[in-house]
Amino acid sequence: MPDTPPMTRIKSSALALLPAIRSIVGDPGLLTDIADTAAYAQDWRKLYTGHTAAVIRPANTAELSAVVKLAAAAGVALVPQGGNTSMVGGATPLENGSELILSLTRMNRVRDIDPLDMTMTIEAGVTLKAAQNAALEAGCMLPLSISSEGTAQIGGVLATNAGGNNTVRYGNARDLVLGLEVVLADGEIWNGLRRLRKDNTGYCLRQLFVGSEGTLGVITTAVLKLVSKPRDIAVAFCAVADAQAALDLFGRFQAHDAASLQAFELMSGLGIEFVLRHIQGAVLPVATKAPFYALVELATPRPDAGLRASLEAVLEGALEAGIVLDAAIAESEAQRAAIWKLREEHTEAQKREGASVKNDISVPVSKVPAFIARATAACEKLIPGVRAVPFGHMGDGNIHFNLEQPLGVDPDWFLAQDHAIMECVNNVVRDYEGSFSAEHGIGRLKPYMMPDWRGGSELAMMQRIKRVLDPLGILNPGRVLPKEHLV
Ligand code: 2HG
Ligand code: ZN
Repeated sequence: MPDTPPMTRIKSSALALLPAIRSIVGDPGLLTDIADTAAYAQDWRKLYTGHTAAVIRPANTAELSAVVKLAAAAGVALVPQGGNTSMVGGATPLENGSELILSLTRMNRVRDIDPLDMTMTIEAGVTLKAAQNAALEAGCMLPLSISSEGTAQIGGVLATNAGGNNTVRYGNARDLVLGLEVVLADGEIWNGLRRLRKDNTGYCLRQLFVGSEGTLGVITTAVLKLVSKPRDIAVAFCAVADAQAALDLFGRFQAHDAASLQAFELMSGLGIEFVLRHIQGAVLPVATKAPFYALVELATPRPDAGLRASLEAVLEGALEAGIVLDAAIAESEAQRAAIWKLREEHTEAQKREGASVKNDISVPVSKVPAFIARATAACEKLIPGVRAVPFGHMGDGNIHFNLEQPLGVDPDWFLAQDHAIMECVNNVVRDYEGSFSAEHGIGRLKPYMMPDWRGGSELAMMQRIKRVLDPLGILNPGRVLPKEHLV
């Protein structure tokens, strides 16, 4: 039997709202043609294909507020969306067409950069890459870097508390937020755009919205902390025998000069093999093929810091001690970019290799090697032939423990094993007192895990907060908190 045509599945309450919404946002602010909305209604991993009557694209906070007021009055759910790069379907509407997408894309102004206060005031729809570039032009740096930064937008990055490559030095997105403007679930605008470094005035409300994945309010503008622009950067790509050797190398860099360590990333031999196979222009910078590789980046604002010498000194010691098998140091900005490309193209290369199940986990940094060994063995026992591709942010303990389908099996069969695979990995994570959700969030993929991991008083507090801030449950319902826990 053919599928029901999507438009007949669109809920009438959402449809009925569109004329009033159009009168607020105008024609450029409303997409209703399925040819225009389809891309917004599917996540990039294609885990979820939703339907929606419209994508609403307000031009400013006042328009957005008016739209939310209408939706609240009609009880129509809204799905806030930035660059649509969620790993967990957090910005994809339901299949039944009952939800409208609220896209922040048109709110894309960098309002202010202050190199003395070291702050940037920026609207939610600016891409992370554009924000980084604007900061650099002003002689500063926005020290948040993620693989999807060319597409991911500030609003989504904050709503999910993105982490990425520089967490080891600067923390996660929430550590960079000084102020926020948020449209609440009743449409009221909260202007908390302060740029203060000290401000002990009751509860820290802005941090409630950071990481809430659009379930408590819609972030429209933010004041972010900047740091001094690096004037000396040194990057190396190192071949190592195992994850323990990578950890030992990390320890040496920490002991040598923790303040200059800006990134310490781990990759497996298989992950690099996929990148070399599927990504045009990718080249292995060392002569030695190894079971694991580490990328280390040192950076400092001091132009005469001698980081290159520092990098060489630590690597020489590690080579002599047999910790590092081979290493290449970038001699130019182009070489630095080529080394980072090997790391950043991991996601795309895995996608081209076949179906994969992602586990965005964290454990204490010291436990990363033991975790990888045990989780690999457990998954290989569960699904013979499965290919573990652990990689990621070793310096902060966040490993993307992704499993690539065994060669020759049906990809759909493999994807259908996702719950069993995630449980298998999470059992090991639990043994090391880690987290099943390090930086990608909960979205639509993981709410069912919440009672198990955050049950009791912790989940109860989250439910109460949700009820207070979104009593009608119109903001991204069913994401983060499991449905049965919503009132
Ligand atoms: C990264 O670190 C991203 O590159 C994506 O968080 C990780 O594909 C993934 O699982
Ligand atoms: Zn990551």
